[in-house]
Amino acid sequence: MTEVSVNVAGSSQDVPTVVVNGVDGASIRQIKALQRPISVAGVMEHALQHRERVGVQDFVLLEDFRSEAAFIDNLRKRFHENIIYTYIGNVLISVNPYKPLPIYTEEKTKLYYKKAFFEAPPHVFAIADNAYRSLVYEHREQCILISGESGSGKTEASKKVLEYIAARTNHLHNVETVKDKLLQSNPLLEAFGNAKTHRNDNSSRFGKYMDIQFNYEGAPEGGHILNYLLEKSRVVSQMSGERNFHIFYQLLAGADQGLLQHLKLEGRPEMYKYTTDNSPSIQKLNDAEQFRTVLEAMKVIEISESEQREIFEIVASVLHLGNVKFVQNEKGYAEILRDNNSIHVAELLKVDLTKLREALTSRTIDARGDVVNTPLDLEQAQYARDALAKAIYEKHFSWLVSRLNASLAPKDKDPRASVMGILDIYGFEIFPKNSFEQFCINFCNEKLQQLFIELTLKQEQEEYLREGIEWEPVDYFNNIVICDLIEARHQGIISILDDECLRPGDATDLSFLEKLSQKLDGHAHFKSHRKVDVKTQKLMGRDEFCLVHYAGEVTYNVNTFIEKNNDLLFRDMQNLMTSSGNNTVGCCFKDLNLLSKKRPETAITQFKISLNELIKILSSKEPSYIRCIKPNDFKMPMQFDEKLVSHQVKYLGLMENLRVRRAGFAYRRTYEAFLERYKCLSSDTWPNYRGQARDGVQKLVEALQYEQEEYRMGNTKVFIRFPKTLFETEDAFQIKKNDIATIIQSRWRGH
Ligand code: AD9
Ligand code: MG
Repeated sequence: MTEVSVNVAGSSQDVPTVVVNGVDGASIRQIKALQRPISVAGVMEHALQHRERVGVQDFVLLEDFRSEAAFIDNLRKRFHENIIYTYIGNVLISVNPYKPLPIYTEEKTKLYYKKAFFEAPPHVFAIADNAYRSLVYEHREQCILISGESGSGKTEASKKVLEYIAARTNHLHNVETVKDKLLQSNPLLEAFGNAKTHRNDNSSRFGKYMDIQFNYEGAPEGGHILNYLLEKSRVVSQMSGERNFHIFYQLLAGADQGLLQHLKLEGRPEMYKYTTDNSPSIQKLNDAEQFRTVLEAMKVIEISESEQREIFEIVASVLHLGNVKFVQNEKGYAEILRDNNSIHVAELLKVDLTKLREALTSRTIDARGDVVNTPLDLEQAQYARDALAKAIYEKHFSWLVSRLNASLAPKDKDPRASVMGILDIYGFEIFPKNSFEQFCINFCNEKLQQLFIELTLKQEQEEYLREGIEWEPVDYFNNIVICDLIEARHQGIISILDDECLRPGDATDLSFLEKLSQKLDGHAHFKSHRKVDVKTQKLMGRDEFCLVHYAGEVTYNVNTFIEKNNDLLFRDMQNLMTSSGNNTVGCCFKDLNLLSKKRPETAITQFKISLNELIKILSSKEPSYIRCIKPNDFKMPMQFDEKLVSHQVKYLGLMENLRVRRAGFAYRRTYEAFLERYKCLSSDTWPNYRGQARDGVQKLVEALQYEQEEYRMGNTKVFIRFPKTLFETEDAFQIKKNDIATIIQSRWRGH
């Protein structure tokens, strides 16, 4: 999107127009330096009106960069002009427009090929192109980190990155199948991992990190996906108005009669306890259509027909399992109501029916060699049934990811290959009631914030050192203290929770809370339920504790922490599932080492381990950031709720981000690149400069009248402190380019 067009030289359609960037547009200083007969006043007036209307394209250009109100005002102005992207330096802020915008066309895509950030309006394509170029031409591995709250547009942004990369590499050969597979992995994973929630009709209920692997030519040759924390509780219950994972409805609406019969399914979600369907009928049409998309994706990914059948048998078995009902017998124990549901489950999962019924109604306990079979009561049996449904679905989801990975693995691994990672993961969550899941998600966000700090500051520091530029330390809040509070050995919250989970006997959520309060009392970022908050005078509930996260305070309710962290599936069920004749199910459960007496890791420890592995992967790469913002809670276009946006600006740490960005040098470019682009702005360097690029740049900045505090000359790069300086230079360049084009055109036309 052109931010504003100021037709400086004539009105021919063919003449390129001037793109006036940023706050002041072309500056008088530099237009004068061009010594062209241009109406400076006209350009300035246009630029000012433009600024009034659409704000600045980079927050570093805001005059009052410390004011959150000015920040939000800028976002709002742009949003109402359908400009959803703005930078903070090289961080992209994206506001969900909730309507299709014509900004992802082929033409727009091409606009970003080989462009530096300030050469075209802010866009997710610019982020993708920069990352791609650094990867291919400078051999630095990349990662693009996308964060934001539910419904803010993370997944859409990650898809745009992938689509851009696919388009950008179109000229390269033999990559079509790989690209197809990468693109088709999205509808497949979304069918199984996304669901309709109040916040988002297509909400990702898992975290996703995807590597795209490129060969030495820069062509995608494969991919790899890591998945995090699928919200498995959704399999067995959803909030009113929300839905289970899409695939259940898609299968019911889209499968042909033959498949439905084989799966013993009736076509209506209302028939199944796990799929309470509250959506309007239009969604049902979509479900059927989406099912065909899923089948198509499976084909592209080379999931065979027999594998597909097994996958759908698993999905159907979960639906039937949900309908298994229990009655209480005269001894007070649970018995399975004798209908067809458990028969269907046993058939579809290819397990022994009697053993299935036993596993659902009793539990074998191995007490030091004495094997005892204890019957379950009604509540325990229902719990066991739901635990089995969740385990089957979750394990199957992970299996699907590994199946995708097998298909995405490069055929011949090129030793010179490099990788670009894309992380689409849940943002910080603060709800009226926060539980174990929010605790995990917010811990993840603390770790990512820590990485952001480390990488950004480390990168800055290293570059200044390399370039021989004086390092000016920036003061910032380092959240490592919160990460330690959560994950430190012995004294951290995770460690305390695990100790409580492993403690035999009477550990409860409240005894865990008591331990927390004892051990962490006095920590600056922990607030115990025993204390009244002096600031807010708010008394926490007896089952709550509060953490002062980098993004704000969150009160957690400890109810179900122990159960969710233990995440136990009764051993009988595990045994049964490993015996399944459905290869996929067998495969899903076989990794559980049943012979091992060692307890499996708790849920939070598993998460901590995989998170730390992720951080390790990301730390080895050069990051780009996309911060997504949701403008309103109603999924509506053109509605900008300032209060809601203000919360997100806080949680995403954007003001701090901007402050740090303003403190150092905003832009840097190699002397060669800078000279090549701007050499036309001085007669000393135009048309060619024969000496060293560094000297040429020196001549150029003198001709452009840069002040001493505006720039520094490093070993290989020129550093520009204020983005405004660069924008002015860029605007002057655009005007000059326009002039040159006009001269050429008028000559050609014989004027
Ligand atoms: V969640 O954490 O997975 O619940 P996301 O991923 O942040 O969430 P998502 O990308 O799924 O949100 O976007 C939500 C919806 O907003 C999409 O389904 C689109 O309808 C809409 N959206 C998001 N980004 C864009 C966009 N750039 N253009 C148009 C958009 N619509
Ligand atoms: Mg998403």
